Amino acid sequence: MRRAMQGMAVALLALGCMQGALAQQKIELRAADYWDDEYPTVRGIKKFAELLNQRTNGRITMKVFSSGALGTEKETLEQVKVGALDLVRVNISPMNNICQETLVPTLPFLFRSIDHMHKALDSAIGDEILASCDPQGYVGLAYYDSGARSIYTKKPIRTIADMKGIKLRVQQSDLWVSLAGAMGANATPMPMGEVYTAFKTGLVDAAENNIPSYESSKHFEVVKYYSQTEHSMAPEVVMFSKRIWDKLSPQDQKLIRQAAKDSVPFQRQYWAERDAKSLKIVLDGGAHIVSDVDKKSFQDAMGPVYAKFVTTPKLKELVKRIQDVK
Ligand code: GTR
Repeated sequence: MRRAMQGMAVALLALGCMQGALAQQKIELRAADYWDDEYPTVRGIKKFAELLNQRTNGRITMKVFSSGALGTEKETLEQVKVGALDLVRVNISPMNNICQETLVPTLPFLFRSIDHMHKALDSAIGDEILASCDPQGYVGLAYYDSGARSIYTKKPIRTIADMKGIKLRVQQSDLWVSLAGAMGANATPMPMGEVYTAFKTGLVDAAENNIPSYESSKHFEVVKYYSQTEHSMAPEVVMFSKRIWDKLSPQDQKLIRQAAKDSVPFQRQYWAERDAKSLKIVLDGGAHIVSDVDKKSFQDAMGPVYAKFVTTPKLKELVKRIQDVK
């Protein structure tokens, strides 16, 4: 008996050493983002990398491939799924067709304010939505700020009637196609990188985004009216490859999750700074911000979008819980 116990102790010790070795393994992560190094999402990811590096004394490092170097958001998400890439920062919209729950924070006029959005997504609701992507091969680590999205085109948009027949570029998500339809526009889904040329060739008349994107993409140089419809606050998300995640030790998973979460307040700060800076750039560049928008006319038309996408008890419950967040 005593012998057997000793044997077991030796075996456990050996296992412990192996796990220790595993935990000490050097890890080089690769991350992708559509935007350039100065953009707040990339700065957020770089902060995440820095925290991880510091906390592991350089054992876990992260190389950030910015400026869409590894492809469009859809393409990089596919790489993450198969484990060819460790993680990606994307808008939540390209996740919509992958895991249903991500439809919820994309919904039009769901969040009453940025503050409401933060409160809802920082709570268990936000974690639940991210966790729903696990079975699809994605471990959601954090939400990053993306402000509110508004329509921009060659003329001011003051009421929903002004959207009639407009060719509106949307993100590649069925929800967005339906949302554009509910506005009376014709939806043209395409990746962000193609929109500038699409404006030039007349393939689209309008797009919708936040001010930093309107500025960074240089769209403000070709379409001058940015009308504050603020129809969606679809946030940015950081998604890690489940295939790779499952091979990490629980300690490393914890470290990575925590560093991602701790990069959030920094990213919010970068966002606020860039929002103000971008606004100045677009105004100096001759863009007009149209603030007298009849938002209610847009809001009132969104019933069919909710009816089409908020179909399961789970989705209905999430919407209700978010609405109830004070
Ligand atoms: C931006 C977002 C990008 C991309 C883009 C788009 O706000 O930061 O990741 O999703 O919108 O409209 O495609």
